[in-house]
Amino acid sequence: MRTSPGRPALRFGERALTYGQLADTAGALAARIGGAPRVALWATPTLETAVGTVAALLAGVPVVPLNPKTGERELAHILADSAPALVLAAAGDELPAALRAVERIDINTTATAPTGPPPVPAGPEPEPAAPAMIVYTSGTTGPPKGAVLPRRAIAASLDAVADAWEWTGDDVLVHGLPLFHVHGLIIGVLGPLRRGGALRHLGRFSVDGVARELADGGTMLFGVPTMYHRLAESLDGDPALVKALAGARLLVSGSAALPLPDHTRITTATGRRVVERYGMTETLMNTSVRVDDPRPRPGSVGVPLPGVELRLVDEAGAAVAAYEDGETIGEIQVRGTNLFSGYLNRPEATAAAFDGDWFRTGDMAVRDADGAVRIVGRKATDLIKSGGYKIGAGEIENALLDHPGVREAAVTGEPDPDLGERVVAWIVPADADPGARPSPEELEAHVARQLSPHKRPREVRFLDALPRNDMGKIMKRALSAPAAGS
Ligand code: MCA
Ligand code: AMP
Repeated sequence: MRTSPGRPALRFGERALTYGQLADTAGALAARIGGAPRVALWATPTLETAVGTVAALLAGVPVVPLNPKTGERELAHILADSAPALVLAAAGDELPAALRAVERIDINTTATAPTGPPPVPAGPEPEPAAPAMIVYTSGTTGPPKGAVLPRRAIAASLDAVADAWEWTGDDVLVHGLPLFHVHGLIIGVLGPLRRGGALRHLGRFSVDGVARELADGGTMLFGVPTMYHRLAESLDGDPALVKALAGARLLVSGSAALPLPDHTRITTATGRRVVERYGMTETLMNTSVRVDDPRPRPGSVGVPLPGVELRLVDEAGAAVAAYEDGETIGEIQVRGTNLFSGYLNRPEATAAAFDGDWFRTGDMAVRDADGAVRIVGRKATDLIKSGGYKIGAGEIENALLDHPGVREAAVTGEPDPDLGERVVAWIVPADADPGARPSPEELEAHVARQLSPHKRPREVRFLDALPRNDMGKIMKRALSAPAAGS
């Protein structure tokens, strides 16, 4: 935070803090949590989450943001894995039973009167390599893994996107992203604060909220493709929205690919291009279309950000030497100070994620002659991107198999115009009698309760048996059309 105390920093609806107030209130909290080995943060989309995050950074205490909608099974896993000494939550928020055993500190956002210089936490300035945050992310199988993000990675990534986007303290960022992931919390909250600019958070995404805040001084918008899709769908009958988007300095999309029709609709109606950037929990931001790029680049995620090295690697494991044809597909591998330092408690998974010092992203891409990257797919079919969330098929299958009405389960992703992909569950019921099988709603609610609502299947299809090969492995590629009996 390098700005004068009176400048606006954060606004969530009616509640706002200036930089001076944020320094006071987060500083006071930092003094209370300083020395804790690790804290959890009940990461509702509120001012409290922003204050709690800043406090943990000031105190040099690693923070684990928790999705407040996380279900029982997933929350139990995250708490057992990360073992937080404290949980920070807004006063009045009711925490689930699993968190009641953890000492709680309420986050106070009502700034106290300035009491001199902001309180400095005891102890030396944390090292750049020290962990700042642990963010849980899905893999293809098993429960989510905690990506340990060092302070230097956050600083490097925020400065790199600032360079690509000409992001300054004069910018006012608008978004309605959730605050338990990299996109909303790191790029979307710490980003503006690092520049000395402001954030207006919508609480939850809505088309009206975006139009209102952009018309009222917002200069930049962040969103996942589902949000841009919903904006694009609304443009026709909403001249105020068209005007608001047209007036924004920068519209940035990320977390999944923005389909070409949505790019086109937004640019045609507003004259503004949506800039795509490509990131990952483990790597923070890797590439972006630059604002000074004179060419329109729909479908491209742009060039590597400053400080990020990027290569494509072919199936034989060799780096693609000549990509200028724009057709040679390889897996994206990256290295740089933007990278995480490993998965918490998972040295084998960490080792498997690297090829030497290059991180294997699992994303498949081609590059244009000037190095710009186009993502064409993913190595693992068992990872689903829905609404911008990464969801592992395996964790949903495990949750479904826990339901007494389920004998066998397979989960796939199918194209969806709104969500990008939707989660589809293929179920062999425990009881062949159709009257005795669980309803789709019951299975959806079961997954939402155990894991998280965004991981729930949006469709359930019943089968007599899952297609398997001679080895007994489920052939997911055969699971693509609505099946008889569904
Ligand atoms: C519905 N709901 C349920 C159930 N059904 N709750 C419990 N049980 C059920 N059976 C609730 C949901 O919780 C939600 O509540 C509401 O009903 C609507 O559900 P849903 O349809 O899932 O929500 P949506 O409105 O369609 O959400 C679309 C969205 C959302 C707003 C675009 O998907 C979203 O916020 N996506 C952002 C993902 C993101 O930030 N990804 C970043 C990670 P309620 O509305 O109250 O919640 S990727 C990343 O960080 C990397 C680094 C990167 O590159 O960015
Ligand atoms: P997560 O692990 O939730 O952080 O999701 C990271 C993944 O999101 C990446 O590995 C990509 O597959 C995907 N992703 C992020 N940004 C983009 C983008 N602009 N275009 C396509 N895919 C993206």
